Amino acid sequence: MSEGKRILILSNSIYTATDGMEFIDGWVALEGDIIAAIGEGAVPAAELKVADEILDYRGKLVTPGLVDAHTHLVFGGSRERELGMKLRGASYMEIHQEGGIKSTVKATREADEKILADKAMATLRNMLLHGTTTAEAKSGYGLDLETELRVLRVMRDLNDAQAITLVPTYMGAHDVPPEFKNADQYIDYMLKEVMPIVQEENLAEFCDIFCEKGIFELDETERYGKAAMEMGFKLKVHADEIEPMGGAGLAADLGATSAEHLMAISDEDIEKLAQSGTVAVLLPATTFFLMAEGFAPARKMLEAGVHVAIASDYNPGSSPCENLQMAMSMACFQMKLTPVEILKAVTLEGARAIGREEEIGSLEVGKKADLVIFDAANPDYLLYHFGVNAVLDVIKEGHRVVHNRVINPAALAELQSTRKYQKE
Ligand code: IZC
Ligand code: ZN
Repeated sequence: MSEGKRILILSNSIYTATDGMEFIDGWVALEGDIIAAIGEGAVPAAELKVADEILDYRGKLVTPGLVDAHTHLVFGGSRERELGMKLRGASYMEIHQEGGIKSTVKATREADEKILADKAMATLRNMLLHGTTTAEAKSGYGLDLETELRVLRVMRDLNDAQAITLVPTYMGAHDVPPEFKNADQYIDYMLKEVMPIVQEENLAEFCDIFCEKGIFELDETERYGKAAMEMGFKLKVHADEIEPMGGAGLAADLGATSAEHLMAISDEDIEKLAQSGTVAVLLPATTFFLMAEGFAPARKMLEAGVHVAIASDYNPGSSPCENLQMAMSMACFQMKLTPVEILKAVTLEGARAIGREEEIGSLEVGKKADLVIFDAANPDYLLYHFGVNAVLDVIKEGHRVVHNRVINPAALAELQSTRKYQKE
């Protein structure tokens, strides 16, 4: 049960992400870490009476906390040396042959827990300042048992050490490491040697696989995905990022929670996603950074009835940017999604993509008190005034951890002690 301070939030521009009352001019009451009540118009006298604190955000846009449903949070090193190659026209797969993921695997294997944690901690700080309150986080730069476990344990510890809730994904199937003859042999190793330990230590909720020509083929993805789900993992698939392979259709057939990237998805597979309810996680900042031809057909997917989420894809190779607002800008100006469609894609649909739609992603009674306050009067202004961080305040589980654009250490400490108390 939620106990604790009752905070009343006022705004004439509240985006709730719920059907029927998508936007309200009204108020939200938080109690402890939960949304206790929400309403339109003037605040009832009874609400005013029980409020311990009133936060007046009239003139500002209030939304659910942002959910970044696709990040490769923990890794060693960086890949800026690939930039010159990219500018001379080298493709992602050409760079992959010489370095790419392999170079990050090398750097990650060489980094100890503290180096990895400190680096990810700095990233998470940036994410929080830009409005992210929950993030999915993939492993996949260790590939061997020891490093994958190190990365996943770093994620587990980070979950307690800072404000953003992390939802961990094991992505050993990011590349075939040089120690193995072929993908099949490596898949056997993951299934037999790595994933039972990941499961035993409860280190990941999802598994993900990079289904791409030259990485994991369609039949390999199918075998791995089926086996992972049989073990009890939920499934995500990196699909149709570069070559149209039918990875999205396979994800739908397997009952995956999400299919991600989808720049080269076919019309047939769009229909399959709509039928299965598999969430399309689109990553426009990646398309931008890869200087690739086409953005994922977001409008077509929405029209077909697909659930569309937008995420950052934060990673060292194809989207070294943890600011989700950057991906939101790309979704607007390159995919031509409306500001309201974008807000839904980074809140409720982001939550759905990580299986958390019952807990977070919208402002509804009983959901977590995760909110963002933007220095914008409405969604149109938010997307129109691009290129700057529009986040003023972030409320995480009822604690105002970002206030006036800076992190509030006292509120962070309070959040941590409340969480600790709830665990005991
Ligand atoms: O490190 O290149 N696409 N995985 C699949 C990536 C990009 C990350 C990387
Ligand atoms: Zn990715």
